[in-house]
Amino acid sequence: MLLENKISDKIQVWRERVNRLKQEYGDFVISTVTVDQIYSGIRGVPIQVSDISYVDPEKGVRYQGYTIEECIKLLPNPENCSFPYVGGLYYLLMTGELPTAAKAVAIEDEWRGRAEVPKVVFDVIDAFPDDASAMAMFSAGILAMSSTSKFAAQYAEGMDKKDFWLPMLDDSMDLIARAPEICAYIYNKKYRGHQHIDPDPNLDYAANFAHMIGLDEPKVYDLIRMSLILLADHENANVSAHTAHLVGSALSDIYLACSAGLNGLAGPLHGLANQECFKFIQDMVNVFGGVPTEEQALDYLNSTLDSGRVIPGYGHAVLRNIDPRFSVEYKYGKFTVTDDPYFQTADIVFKVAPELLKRTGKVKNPWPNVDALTGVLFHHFGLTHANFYTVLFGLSRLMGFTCHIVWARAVNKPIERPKALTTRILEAMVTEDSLENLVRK
Ligand code: CMX
Repeated sequence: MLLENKISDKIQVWRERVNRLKQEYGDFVISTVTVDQIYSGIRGVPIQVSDISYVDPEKGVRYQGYTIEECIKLLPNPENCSFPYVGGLYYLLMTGELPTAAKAVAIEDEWRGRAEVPKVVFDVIDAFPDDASAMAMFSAGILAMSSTSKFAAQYAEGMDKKDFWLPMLDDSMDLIARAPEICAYIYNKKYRGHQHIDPDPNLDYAANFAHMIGLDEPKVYDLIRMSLILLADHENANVSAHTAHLVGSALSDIYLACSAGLNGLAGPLHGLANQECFKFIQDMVNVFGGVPTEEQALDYLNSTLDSGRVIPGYGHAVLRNIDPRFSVEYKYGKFTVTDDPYFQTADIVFKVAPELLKRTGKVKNPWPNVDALTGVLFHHFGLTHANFYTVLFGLSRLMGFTCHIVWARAVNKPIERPKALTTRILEAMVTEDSLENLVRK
């Protein structure tokens, strides 16, 4: 397998780099932790090393060092398409090297050969009522494949831990290959009256997904390519990627780990935000009976803030500038969907929201994030069911989860186990009093 050979070539160098850091600089202090950080979701505390991606507060995510703009420019595209092959991105994420078009196609060919979804997955999804959460179905569908894990089988037989990454990679390729049909099955069950569509082996990975949900148009193919590229990874410390990594660190197989990651993604403060953003824009259009003026939009945003709610699609825990993924979507929208009232409304919000958020004096990043436009674009091109948007996010993010996990096994990362303290211990620490002197509560 192409990826196996490439990773094999690189693994020794990475193991040596990691071991050297551990052996020669193991005591080097890179950060201290404050009481405030412990109580604030360990915000900003470095807890992970992974080279798959890194979020630069100003420039946004870099995949293996390449900015989003560079990825879109440098990764090979299918003929006459605006966005790259997803297989090419996976090659970059896994190996750190830009692929040729032939290599990008080879990855997608490999996925095509592994795409058959075990029947148990459909049985599990069918056990859910049609109106159940699409993310719950997605997570359960992925979980149902755990019994097919090659890693779990080989581990049970006994294997050298330095080889764990090999069946982990094998499982990852199976999972990524099968995921589009699983997502399409959920979409068709929920929104197309159970009318399922067979995959088309002549289409690339992204286009085949659009085909399987009945949106067989080149424009939608490109939209899906764009979304899969933009959302594939965002560092390994966000809720979903970190969860997947954490579960994987217990040597749970890739299906158990990725299902857990998807459950984190389903939260409204994380992946669910993309559907909330679209609903927010949709509500504005409904309230004003069309595209609001800047003054109307400002009033609406003010009343949102006054009622203690956030403006969805704005702000970020790490970014301190316009999210470059938003910029890609904005440019694409300006080029393709300018007459759409939802896009026009999102554009007006973009004109007024940053200044308003700056004036609150507390929002650290008043700029739009990727979620501000994803749903608007999906909706324009026929994906009108906002409750499905997080599934599309998850379909993309599985690439990041699996790459982090394969490399965690490749460099022999151990089980993750940070430390939890009690309030009483903290009180003793800050007052320099002994634990015994503090009243037991
Ligand atoms: N609208 C209104 N208030 C906002 C805000 C927004 N878009 N973004 C931040 N704030 C507020 C926070 O609620 C917080 O208020 P309190 O002090 O009263 O609690 C204050 O500004 C400071 O927050 P922050 O440090 O700037 O932001 P956080 O790191 O705590 O939170 C995020 C980041 C994304 C959860 C927050 O900006 C938010 O809720 N945004 C809207 C929802 C959204 O777009 N989520 C998608 C995130 C994309 C991603 O995760 O990739």
